[in-house]
Amino acid sequence: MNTSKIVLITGATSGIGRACAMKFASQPGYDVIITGRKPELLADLEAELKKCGKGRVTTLCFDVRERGVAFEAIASLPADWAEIDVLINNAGLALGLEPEYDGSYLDWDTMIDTNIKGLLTMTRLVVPGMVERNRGHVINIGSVAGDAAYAGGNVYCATKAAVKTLTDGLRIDVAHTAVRVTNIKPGLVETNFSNTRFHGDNARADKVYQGIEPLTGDDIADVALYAAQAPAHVQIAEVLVLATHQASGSVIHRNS
Ligand code: NDP
Ligand code: 8X3
Repeated sequence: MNTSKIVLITGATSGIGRACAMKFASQPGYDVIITGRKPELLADLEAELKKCGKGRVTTLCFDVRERGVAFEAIASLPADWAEIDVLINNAGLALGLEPEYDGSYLDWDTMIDTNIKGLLTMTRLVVPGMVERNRGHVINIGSVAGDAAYAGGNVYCATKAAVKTLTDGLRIDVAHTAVRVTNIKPGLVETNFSNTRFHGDNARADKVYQGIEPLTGDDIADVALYAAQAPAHVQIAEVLVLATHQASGSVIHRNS
């Protein structure tokens, strides 16, 4: 009988999600479902995890904004993959840094549809099974951006504030079960995040991480693993992880 825990990670094709996939797969006792919307990157990561990981690996290709496709993807899991123990709601993005009165409607919709509605869809699809089995763990990737707005952060910050509220709400709603719910709130993590935010302006993205040693995806994956491996009676509810020399979303001391 397979006693490994099944971990499903959204947005596993890059950054924090990829690091979580590598981290959990490198530990004994975890089978990993990597999900994303880029089939080639999923296939590359699957091959890598199969080479150096300890447990089983499988992939699901879907966009978290497409509710019907997400439903079909989860419903397609064979019985020996269907009982998800750990859901890492990581897929998300920031788009733009314009003042709120000058932002792009399209960017707003994409952030809200991904960071809030996508996370909710995955929660709605996976958590009923956890409640029924009376076991499971939801790890949402929030952000320091959800604690307070910063200049130009407006809608992105609001989506991450929503992640905090939805995480807290879920924790209340499953409190009668052994399901645990965690919000990890990273500060500056050097990933593809800023390249996406600035619509491919990589020089501008690089500046975000200048003069400070940023966090890495692996640093955040360490926290996710810690939360998942905590004893069953310990619920890591919320963790704010900042780079040293970062004090908040808007206070960053740079050495140049
Ligand atoms: P990356 O851009 O490196 O990774 C984001 C991942 O999310 C990619 O795999 C991306 O896939 C996926 N994704 C985006 N939209 C969708 C979608 N609609 N459906 C499925 N997958 C999607 O950035 P990070 O790793 O930094 O970001 C991961 C999470 O961490 C996000 O929620 C972000 O808000 C949060 N975060 C990041 C911080 C940072 O400083 N980097 C700090 C705090 C929080 P694709 O390539 O297909 O777009
Ligand atoms: C990502 C961190 O401060 O760039 O959520 O918004 S920040």
